[in-house]
Amino acid sequence: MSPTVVCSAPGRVNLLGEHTDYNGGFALPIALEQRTRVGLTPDDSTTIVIEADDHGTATVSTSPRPGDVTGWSAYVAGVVWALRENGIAVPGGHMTISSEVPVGAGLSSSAALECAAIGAFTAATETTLDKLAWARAAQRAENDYVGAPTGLLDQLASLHGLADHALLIDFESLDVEPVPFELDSAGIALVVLDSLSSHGHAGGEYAQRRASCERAAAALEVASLRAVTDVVSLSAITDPTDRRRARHVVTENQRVLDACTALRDRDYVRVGAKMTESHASMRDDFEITTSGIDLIVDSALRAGALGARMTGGGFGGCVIALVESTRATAMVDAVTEEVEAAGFPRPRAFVARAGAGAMVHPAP
Ligand code: GAF
Repeated sequence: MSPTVVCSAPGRVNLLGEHTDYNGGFALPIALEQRTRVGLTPDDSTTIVIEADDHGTATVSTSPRPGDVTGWSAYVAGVVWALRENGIAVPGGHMTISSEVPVGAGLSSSAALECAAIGAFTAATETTLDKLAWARAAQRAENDYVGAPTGLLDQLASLHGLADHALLIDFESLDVEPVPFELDSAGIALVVLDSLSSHGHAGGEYAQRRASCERAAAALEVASLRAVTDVVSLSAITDPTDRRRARHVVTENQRVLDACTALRDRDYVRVGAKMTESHASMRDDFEITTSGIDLIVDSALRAGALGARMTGGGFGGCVIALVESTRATAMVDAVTEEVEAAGFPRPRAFVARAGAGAMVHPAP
């Protein structure tokens, strides 16, 4: 029997730059320390039998077609399909999946699975993909197989992750630049507050936001909203909703760049301010937050956070709050009390640190 190959890939939180990726803009994610691990023992069959710790078992073909598979195993089938489209035929075999990345929380559990599965398949077939081709294959699985019209943010964050660094991603050049992000020594914590209201991108809202941005770019006669840097020129967009969507993207790009400068200056008060401004923009202009998420943000700020915002695609998921480490526990307690009193689920909280990107592990 062929040896087992193992690849792991992390989830992410996005510090700033939401819905900017498919607009050719900027984002600033960190890869999380929490990872998804995929083991693959290849054989000569034409099926992959998958055992996933959190989901049970499933079997997918080594030559799946879009529409064949739905549910969680569609991410594996999508990867198999995308690799075949790239000229990489994967073997059958036995696959194990275990994950520390919460599912449906907006922390990119799907990108972590896609990236880890691709790493395992390429290791098993002794093929190599550079990180951009790897990310694109994962995105293709998600866009064209699973049917979620997402950008490249999650996959690039999962592949380029670096301990103690955030990643400034330019979605025009696709350059990824590490930015120092070591908060412990500065007495600062990045707290993730999972609202436990799950989100999904295959639903219509994400696609509607994307279409709105495309209409706005067309109205301005630019290839993407990245080309726009001043909000005054947005007045040429006649549809008021599309204009507000575009205003979010244009101002969010600038907030990412401002936050990078502030991070390099170790100015966490300013980083926090940019996060809170980003949340207001997602709430008022992009309209992707929920009342439960807004309450967590407001409550965290009332409890002394330097800044707080929803992270990820929206309509649920997680809030991130930047807070002095000594105040973190009291902040979580205050948020929990306020959120529960309002009838929302008790958020699940943890401190996030920037971790390493996807890697193939030595044979067990
Ligand atoms: C989701 C998508 F998958 C990303 O591509 C990105 O658009 C994000 O939402 C919003 O910034 O995570």
